[in-house]
Amino acid sequence: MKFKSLFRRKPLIQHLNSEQCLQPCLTAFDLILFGIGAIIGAGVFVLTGVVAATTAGPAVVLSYSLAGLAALFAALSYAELTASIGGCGSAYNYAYVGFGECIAWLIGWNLVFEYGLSVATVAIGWSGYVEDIFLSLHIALPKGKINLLAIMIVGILTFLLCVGVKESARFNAIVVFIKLLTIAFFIIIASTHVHSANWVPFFPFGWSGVTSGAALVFFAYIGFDALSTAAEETIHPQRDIPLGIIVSVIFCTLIYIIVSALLTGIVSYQTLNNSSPVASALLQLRYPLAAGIVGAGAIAGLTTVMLVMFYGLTRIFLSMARDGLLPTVFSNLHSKTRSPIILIIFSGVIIAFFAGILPIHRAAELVNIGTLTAFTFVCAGVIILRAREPDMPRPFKLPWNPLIPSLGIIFCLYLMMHLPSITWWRFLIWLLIGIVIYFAYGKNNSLLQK
Ligand code: ALA
Repeated sequence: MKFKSLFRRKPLIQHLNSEQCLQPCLTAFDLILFGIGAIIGAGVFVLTGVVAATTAGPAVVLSYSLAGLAALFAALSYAELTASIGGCGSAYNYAYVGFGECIAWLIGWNLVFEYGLSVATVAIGWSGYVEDIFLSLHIALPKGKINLLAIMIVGILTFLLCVGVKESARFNAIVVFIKLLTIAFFIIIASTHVHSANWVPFFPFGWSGVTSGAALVFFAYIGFDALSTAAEETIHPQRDIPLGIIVSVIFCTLIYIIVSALLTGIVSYQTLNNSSPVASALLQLRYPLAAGIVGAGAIAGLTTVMLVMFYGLTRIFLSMARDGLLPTVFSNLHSKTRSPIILIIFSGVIIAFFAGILPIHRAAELVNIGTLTAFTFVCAGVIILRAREPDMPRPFKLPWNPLIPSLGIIFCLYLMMHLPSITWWRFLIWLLIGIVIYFAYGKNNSLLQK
């Protein structure tokens, strides 16, 4: 009986009282912008160059295609589960309904880690870009052991999220627009300067370089999953969330393929291993003003990634607190803004701490392994729930079940296998800590227990 309680499942339909409810205010358009806001960031602006120079060469465009397929299969699975189960807990919530409490806790724990670290990672990258811009204006910002700029941006985002989600969505829309203009600007300039000689050799590191590159650039796709955490705040979630997820993933895949092909076509891939490869390639072409504009656009781009990932983190955290797996004080909403501000400030402080002290590359690999694990469970969840709950209403049904979710699982596991072993060890330690907390707190305080 005791063992069985580890796998107790949440009912499909949960009733929240009005005090607990978030306010539905987001439209399909907000969601597509949220998706693009979360997806296009440090991945395409930084990792494309690093992966081209060190791992894949011009074939980085194939790494993007491979990682894009994994993302698309997972996105379709997310779309089905979000439309039918909903809630603000994303994969955590689906696992609670499909697999049971213990696995749901581990997935939630893992998502909190992934989202929190990705905000910290992008904050560190953001501070690097800001420093570079100041340097180009001949202003050297004081450097210390603690990354004060990264802490500052986390503080600003914490404030924005406390103010409320509609305001955050407005801010996001403006910045996404700037980010897209920046990319369009790069595409227009770069497309007139391609030298096909730069694409030779196309596979300087062989096929294994392409797959290792895919495991890294997968980071560029992370973020669409954060859309599923907005289900409760969306006016027509069953129609708009699948739409938002699928449109934003396909759109970003196309952008990534175009940008990576152009970037390796305008300069030699060997020159791209730096912290702002897109801007530095334009500098090589002797377009300093364009490079400055792209640098500024990248800063804007990174800001929305952090905002949406931070938003997602607080929603999953909220869902876990509501279920009693974390202290319920975190689920209190502010009477006016209806935002969970205790939880937002608590998370902001922890993220700022890590953003202040961590080196960027350590965090990024961990984000990938955590995300790929969650995606694998989401794909498996589709197959299991189709069997366990055949009559559950599914406003969006992915085609060719179980082929598509199975392909999702295979692609995600394949990419995980190409991450370094040190990343696996760190990840396992994090999961172990999660298991200890579950048995010490969550299991006994779970609403299902009561
Ligand atoms: N996909 C996001 C980025 O590339 C996390 O920054």
